Amino acid sequence: MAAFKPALIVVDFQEDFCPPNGSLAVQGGRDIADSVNALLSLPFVLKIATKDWHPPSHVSFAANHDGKQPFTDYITITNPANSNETYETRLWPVHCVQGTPGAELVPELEAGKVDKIIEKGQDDRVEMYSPFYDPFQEPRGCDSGLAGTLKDAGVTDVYVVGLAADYCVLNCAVDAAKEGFETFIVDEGTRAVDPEGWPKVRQGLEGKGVKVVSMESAAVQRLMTAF
Ligand code: VGL
Ligand code: ZN
Repeated sequence: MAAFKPALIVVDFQEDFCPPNGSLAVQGGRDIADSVNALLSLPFVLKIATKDWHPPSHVSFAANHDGKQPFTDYITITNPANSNETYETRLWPVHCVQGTPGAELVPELEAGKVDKIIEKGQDDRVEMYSPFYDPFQEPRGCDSGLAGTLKDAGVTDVYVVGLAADYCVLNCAVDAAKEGFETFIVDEGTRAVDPEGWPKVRQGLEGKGVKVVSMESAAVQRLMTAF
């Protein structure tokens, strides 16, 4: 039988992404806790949590751009190492500033079961939704080392949960699939910034090698039996 070595990645389950006080609260964000903790009790070979971890000067904060509004306005981001590589990115309220209460993992998360925490988004010039690397290609910018960590542990399958489904969870899962891992997003363990848009985004993921599954799916039930 082919090896099955699953890893769990809990993306950005932080106060600023959760009601009631988060500056970028995702509807129902805190409600994922039971599913996330249920997964954390399963025999993954590696359990990783990520934190969005921005300096106050971060480029994604609307407040750092004159006259720009969070959620509705976009700006152009440039690869710090190549002025020809640019893309449009959405602006956000100030969130997950390093060392602030909003950047804390939520207390509901059973963080004692997590093996390793990865902090991302620390370069104030670059938006980094994926905990693997920033989106630039020529040349590639920041690599967190996550792909290497998973490969060194012999991981075959990656299960992704956390916040937000349509931003960091999505980008994490797409990069995991690109790195060659069998990749799943567990639906009950995530919530979207734009819930109306999620069904369509979710469909698009299938074409990128990411399966969105439920806690009852064979892909999750498989984790409850010895392997
Ligand atoms: C995220 C927006 C800005 C996320 C992070 O964790 O999905 N979204 N920064
Ligand atoms: Zn962020």
